[in-house]
Amino acid sequence: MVVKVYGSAMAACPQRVMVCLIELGVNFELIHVDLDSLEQKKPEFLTLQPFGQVPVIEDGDFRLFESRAIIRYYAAKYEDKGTKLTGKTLEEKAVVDQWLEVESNNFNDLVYNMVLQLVVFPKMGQNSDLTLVHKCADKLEKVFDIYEQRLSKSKYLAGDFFSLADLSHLPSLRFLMNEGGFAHLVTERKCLNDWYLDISSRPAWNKVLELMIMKKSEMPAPLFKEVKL
Ligand SMILES: N[C@@H](CCC(=O)N[C@@H](CS)C(=O)NCC(=O)O)C(=O)O
Repeated sequence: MVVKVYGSAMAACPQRVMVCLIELGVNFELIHVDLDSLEQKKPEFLTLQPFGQVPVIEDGDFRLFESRAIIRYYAAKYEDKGTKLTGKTLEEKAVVDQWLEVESNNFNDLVYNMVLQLVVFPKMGQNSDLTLVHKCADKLEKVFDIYEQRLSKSKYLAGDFFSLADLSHLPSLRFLMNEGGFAHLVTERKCLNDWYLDISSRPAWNKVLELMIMKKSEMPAPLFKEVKL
């Protein structure tokens, strides 16, 4: 059974799910949802995701939305397949969860606001609030100081193993490093930068990056399917 991922290869939250599935060696097909034409707000899509956002997965009769709930589900379901993305003991698993919460609440919220101002609003013809962008960057400096401290003591966020907590950062880190003009926030901090270079060079993430730059028509079947909703 091939897992269906509804989303866009360009969007961060579906990328989080895809990199996780690739790490685990789970086959999936990406069902393209066109965010630019607001396909995610159509009544047909709202039956899959009532908040009108991507990603959603369909696995047989089972359906799930919220990217972090999805990656937690698959990492637990395929604990013995592909990369082990959760810890071995209850305590290790709890530390993975702790850093996954930090990613969502302390890190991603800030980057999300920057993406809105720098990418989404200009696309919609709206003005960007650059003061807000710089406020977020200042707050991110403080968050990254804490990451630097943590990563000076352990190779990865949850310990000496790559986990969901690291993986979940990749989409927003990509924005900061490549598009946002904020790469210095990472490169100025040695341990943070080493960690970023390590996790972003993993083959699974590079496959996601390949999908991102591929034209829709070049995407290999059955990985990619465009379904009009
Ligand atoms: N907490 C949700 C956030 C989902 C989300 O913000 N998705 C974005 C793409 S990364 C989206 O659908 N944006 C279009 C919209 O909000 O209309 C998750 O992690 O799945």
